[in-house]
Amino acid sequence: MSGFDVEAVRAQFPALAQEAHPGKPLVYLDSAATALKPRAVIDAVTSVYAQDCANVHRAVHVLSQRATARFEGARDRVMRWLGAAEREEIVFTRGATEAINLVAASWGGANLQPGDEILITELEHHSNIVPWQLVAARTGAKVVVAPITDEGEVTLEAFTARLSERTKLVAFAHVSNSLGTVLPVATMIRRAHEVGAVALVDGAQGVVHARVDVRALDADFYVFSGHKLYGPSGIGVLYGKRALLEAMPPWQGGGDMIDRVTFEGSTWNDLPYKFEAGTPAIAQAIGLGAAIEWLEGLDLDAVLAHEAELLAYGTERLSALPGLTLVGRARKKSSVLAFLLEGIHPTDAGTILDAEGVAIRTGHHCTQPVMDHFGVTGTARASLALYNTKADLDALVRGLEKVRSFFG
Ligand code: C6P
Repeated sequence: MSGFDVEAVRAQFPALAQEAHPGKPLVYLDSAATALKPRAVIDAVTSVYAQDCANVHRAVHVLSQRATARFEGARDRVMRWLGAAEREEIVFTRGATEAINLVAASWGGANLQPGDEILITELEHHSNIVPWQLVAARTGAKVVVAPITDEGEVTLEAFTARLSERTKLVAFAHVSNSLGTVLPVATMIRRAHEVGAVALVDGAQGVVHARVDVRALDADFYVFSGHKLYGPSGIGVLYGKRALLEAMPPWQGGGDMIDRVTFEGSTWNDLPYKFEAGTPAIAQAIGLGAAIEWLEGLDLDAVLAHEAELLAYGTERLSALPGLTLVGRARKKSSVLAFLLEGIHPTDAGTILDAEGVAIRTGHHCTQPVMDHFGVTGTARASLALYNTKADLDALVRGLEKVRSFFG
């Protein structure tokens, strides 16, 4: 594949060089859960603790200045990666989950009233369901759900039919983690804006497998987690349009988010710090910056073409296996191959695959409503990243043949 040397990329991921079990080289097909980390990210995190170990925004000494410069540099990289207009629009959080909870509690708490509606979809991750249920219970608003088709798609008709002047906020995934469906987010945001609703995109999977431009999308909020984007865990991002973030009350209180504190009351720091109470995840943010810098060094079009070719290959190979049903057959899909094996529990399949060195995820994938839709308690899910190869998918197929022969 031109522009993308997968072997050169693989050589930069130390975790790929290991055997999962004696004689069984690791075949990692669980990147939707968390991606492996390139050496550049590992080195960046190590160097924070080895050289620039200090708190940020708090001291004049050289270590703190270096840590602060690297931390804020990471924010600038995130801003550019998302196509945001201003660094003040990038809030560091613990992950996508915390970012959604922040918006639900702060924006939702301030703006939702009894009778208002929050529109989500049936394929959302629990992180994009439960925070809305919590704020709905607090405010008297109602959570409305746009259903999926049996292919795992959210049609514009189903979504638009549930929009009304009561809809105050819509929240949906860019890419489904359990089905791989790519949602028509730009059109969904436009339709939401037509009824005056604010739109939040859960980009936990989307930011990894698509070029994201929050301004072109006109997203009001876009959230993601660093650990799926080849960065560390414990760091994530809330992008929010400046005017919205300015108008929102703080969520958590503590150090750094204040301007002036007295016992009579306190005032708040400027954006983005108003939403970053306490010592942030410094090394993790710097590691996320390093992950983005590393990705910027690749030909993204070639990366996406490689991933698309792998998905097509995997779909073809798995579809040919007797007794295997793919769950999630959307026309626009990305990097997820979820499936059921006739008469075999997904956990049993996952356990046998693991013995062969093949790492996949089994279960409900934090999307129980999706499982309910398909009438199952869980699926097996192989998920792809840029370091995967057709050989990995061949190993999955060989492993599945073993699973089948084990169960006779
Ligand atoms: N999905 C998976 O195996 P956190 O846990 O905050 O980093 O991300 C939550 C989240 C939100 N939305 C989507 C679409 C996601 O895929 C995830 C995380 C992982 O599919 C772990 S459950």
